[in-house]
Amino acid sequence: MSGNFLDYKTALEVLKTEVRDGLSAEELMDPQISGGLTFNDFLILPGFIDFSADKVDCEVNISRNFRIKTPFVSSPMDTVTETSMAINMALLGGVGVLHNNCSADEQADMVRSVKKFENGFITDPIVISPETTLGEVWALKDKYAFSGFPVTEDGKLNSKLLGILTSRDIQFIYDSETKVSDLMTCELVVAQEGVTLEEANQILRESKKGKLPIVNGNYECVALLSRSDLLKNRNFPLASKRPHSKQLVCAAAIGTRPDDRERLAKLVDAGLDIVIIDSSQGNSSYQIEMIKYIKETYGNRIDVIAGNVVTREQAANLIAAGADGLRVGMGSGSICITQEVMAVGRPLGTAVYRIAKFARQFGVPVIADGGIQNVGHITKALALGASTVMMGSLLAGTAESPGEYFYHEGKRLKKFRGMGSLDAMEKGGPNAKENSGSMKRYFSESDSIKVAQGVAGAVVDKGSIRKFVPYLFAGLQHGLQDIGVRSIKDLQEGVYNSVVRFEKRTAAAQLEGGVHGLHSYEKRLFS
Ligand code: CPR
Repeated sequence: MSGNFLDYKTALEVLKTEVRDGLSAEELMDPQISGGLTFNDFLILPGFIDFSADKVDCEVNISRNFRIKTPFVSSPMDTVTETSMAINMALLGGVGVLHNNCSADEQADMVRSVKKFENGFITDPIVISPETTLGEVWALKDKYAFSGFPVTEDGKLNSKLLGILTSRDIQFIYDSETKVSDLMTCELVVAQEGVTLEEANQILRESKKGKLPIVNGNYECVALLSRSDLLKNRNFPLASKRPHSKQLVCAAAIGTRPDDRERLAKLVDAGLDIVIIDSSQGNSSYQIEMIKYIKETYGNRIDVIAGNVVTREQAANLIAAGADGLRVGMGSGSICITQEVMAVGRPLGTAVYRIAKFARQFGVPVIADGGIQNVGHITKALALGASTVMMGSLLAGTAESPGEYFYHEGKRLKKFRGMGSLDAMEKGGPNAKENSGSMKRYFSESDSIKVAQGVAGAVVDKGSIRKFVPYLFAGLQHGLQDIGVRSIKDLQEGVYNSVVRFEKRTAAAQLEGGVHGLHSYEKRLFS
């Protein structure tokens, strides 16, 4: 090229004289120009990279007193978070919020299982009785692919251990009516409750057995250790644990009715750490009273996350009442028809930005809830000030979500439904009203017609969250690396200082940003 150009060495000096590329977050969110924004409406501009992605620190506060190493939270929905999801989310560095669409005792049992969980021990093994037939054992083996089952007096956990039935015991037996009592091995190597994982592994190694039942003082089976797990036992360096007890952090949802106080007492007794007051419109006298009650009754024993809210005015009421965290989002969830039916709500991006900016002055973290569809949305929600993201549909259909897989038109699916769908409301049949947390979240007792706020559907099998959540984590780290920030803290400081820049996307730009122009393609997200 020829012509009168500036000396290339002055590029950085010249840049300083020009208007900065992109928009600050405040400019992006200017309500006069933008209206309400959500994640697909904008992009974050890339920055400068001088570090590797795996060094990016994603530690955040989920609530005032709980710090976790990944910003991932699973929704309190009955097709998303029960014991298995809560345990695995905590192992992977996040938190699972146990749903309350069940009785208080059932929910407290789930809390207890999460708190009692120790990596490596199977705390809910499938147990059989001496009366179980070989035919039934074959069916169990087909379903769970386990090689052996503990045998207890009444075929349940916490009952006297009588023996163990292994693959070898039944290898050459063909009569399906044969009773387990005639087949099981009764000479057992066991370990006492309280044994550490290391000690138990040592016993298992020396015994050369496949399974090690763990018994209490009454010789009742309370857990199981398996040799195959020993081999694949992984460490979970990011796990969300209490500093002293080393127990996993456990969160659960409750409502705002008087009987929710009794429910909460049971949950706290079972070891609950964080309670989420589950309401689609959290700015109510009921919720404010509930927050105050919890703070007066339990002090700093548990943190209270209040919500849902989408405006600063709503948030201010809950912060003033003592909330330790806020859940932000209304009508943006994948299964949600709230905006369509109730005419209220707010795009999640704007709601998160406005509330997070306000709440940070009081040290109150924000959860972006509803509508998180991919890793990019997570990075954007955090850039707008959220400390964590709550996911429903992204985590539904995994091995750890409740419910059985089924096939439809050749696809392996699991059920997924809104907690304000009629389907969720009807869970528990005629007793649903007493049992159902979702009934309380969405309807009042006096409502004669139940107006649904969500739908029921299905999502495809996503495999285990033990692969999916690490993918989200790695994707987030790469996103932050591209933005040029080494941590979520740096990201948010960069946004508030207008160093991290944004740009709006037109409809055409959104199309350009997606896959286009191909005849066909396969979207594999990670390997
Ligand atoms: P997705 O992650 O699936 O988009 O959204 C999950 C969130 O949707 C939940 O955490 C909850 O806040 C919200 N939600 C669940 N059921 C709902 C119904 Cl019926 N209506 C509106 N929002 C709902």
